[in-house]
Amino acid sequence: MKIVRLPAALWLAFAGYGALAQPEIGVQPADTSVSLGATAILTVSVRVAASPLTYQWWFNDTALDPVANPSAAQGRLSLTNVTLGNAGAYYVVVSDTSGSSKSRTATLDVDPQFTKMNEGPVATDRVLSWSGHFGDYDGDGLMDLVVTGYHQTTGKNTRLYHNEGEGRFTAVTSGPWENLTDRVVFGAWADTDNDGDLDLLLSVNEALAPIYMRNEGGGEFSRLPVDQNWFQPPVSLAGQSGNPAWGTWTMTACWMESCRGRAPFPSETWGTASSTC
Ligand SMILES: [Ca+2]
Ligand SMILES: [Ca+2]
Repeated sequence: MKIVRLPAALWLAFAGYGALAQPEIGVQPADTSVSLGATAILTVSVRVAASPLTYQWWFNDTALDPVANPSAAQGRLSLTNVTLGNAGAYYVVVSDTSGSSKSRTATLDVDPQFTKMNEGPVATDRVLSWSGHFGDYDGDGLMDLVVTGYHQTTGKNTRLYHNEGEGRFTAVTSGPWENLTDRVVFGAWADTDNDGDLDLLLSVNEALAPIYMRNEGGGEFSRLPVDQNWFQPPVSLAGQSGNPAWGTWTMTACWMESCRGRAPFPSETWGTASSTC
């Protein structure tokens, strides 16, 4: 067998071609599951490439049109307001001056059980939210929603939303819900005064006392302070409060907070309260 010795320069040329034969994909597109109406994101990253680099995403072996969706020619494919027709197999072909590489095929699953709300104040208010809590505060059989949060400059703070049915909500802006700028982080619904409607406790970040929203009926709330009268013996309310929860303790309604244990309601407000809670 005759061995052909290639010139060193030719070996180097082959070696260089091998290193840049095609773009090398670093992170492959991942399988993804979203609800109807949501936005699905598929991404790919390239570790080694000879610029310029181009992308072409494919769906069920058909090239996606970058004119209709510019992200089809980018490393991050974005599919908005997805339908069941978007479910399927996706891959991307990455090309540079040395060649092309095809990514792994990722599966996009579209879950029809839920539809993401893209309209109405719950979707568009963009509260800088910490938590959300459902509760039917007006007893109409539809779960209403409070979204807690705060933002120091934008005013995108805690909002209460009334459920109008058929997936529609309206923001409650009357009474204490108007311009609620407190740094609310969590909340808990409960009928704390046993009058048949849900009241609400809101915990507040930083050295501020929690807020008690008493349900007055007819969709109206009164904001009352949670002060030392709630505790026997009185304790300081300074410090951050965490995730509150309501409960019943030996015939006495109590509220519990992760930072401070439990405490009875003030007897002058809550007839069944006692100091044994
Ligand atoms: Ca309701
Ligand atoms: Ca009540």
